Amino acid sequence: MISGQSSMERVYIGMGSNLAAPAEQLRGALKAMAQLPDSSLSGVSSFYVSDSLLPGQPRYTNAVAALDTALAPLALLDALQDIENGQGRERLERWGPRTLDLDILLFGDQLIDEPRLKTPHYHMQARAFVLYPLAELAPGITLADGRKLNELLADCPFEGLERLSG
Ligand code: ROI
Repeated sequence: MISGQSSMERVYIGMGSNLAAPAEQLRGALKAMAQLPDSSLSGVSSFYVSDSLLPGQPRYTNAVAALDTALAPLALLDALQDIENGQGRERLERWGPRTLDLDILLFGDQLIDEPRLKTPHYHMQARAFVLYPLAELAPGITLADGRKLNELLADCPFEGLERLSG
């Protein structure tokens, strides 16, 4: 490796959509992520459908992707926000329905605490639509903060998640 070059990190990205053909939105995002510089897409979970945590919104389709990347955390965050915006995301209201949401869940073993980015992602615990797809890609993983995925899963029933085939 050329000295000074940053090393690759395994990053897990939570994906969600509840507007405009959600599964197509996720497929479009996967294509875009596969083309990110200095990165390769190394895995994708099944797609899952579940009710919104907030009432009155369409059901969400969610998945998790594994990306190996040499991009710095905030450079990756910028790139993911460009993908969200490119797929018509409008930030009308916080927690509102969205065409595409891409969240950095885990960035290697890094504990990141920046105003724009915290990893492990603050909301991943107790969210079945994040934990079960993550477990497909990274069974038995320990998070950078020491929590074990299996323990989070034990506190988070699968109930209400519907796994789509293919
Ligand atoms: N509910 C589900 N099922 N999936 C999501 O991705 C999701 N995202 C959100 C809120 C509105 C909290 N609910 C969700 O932002």
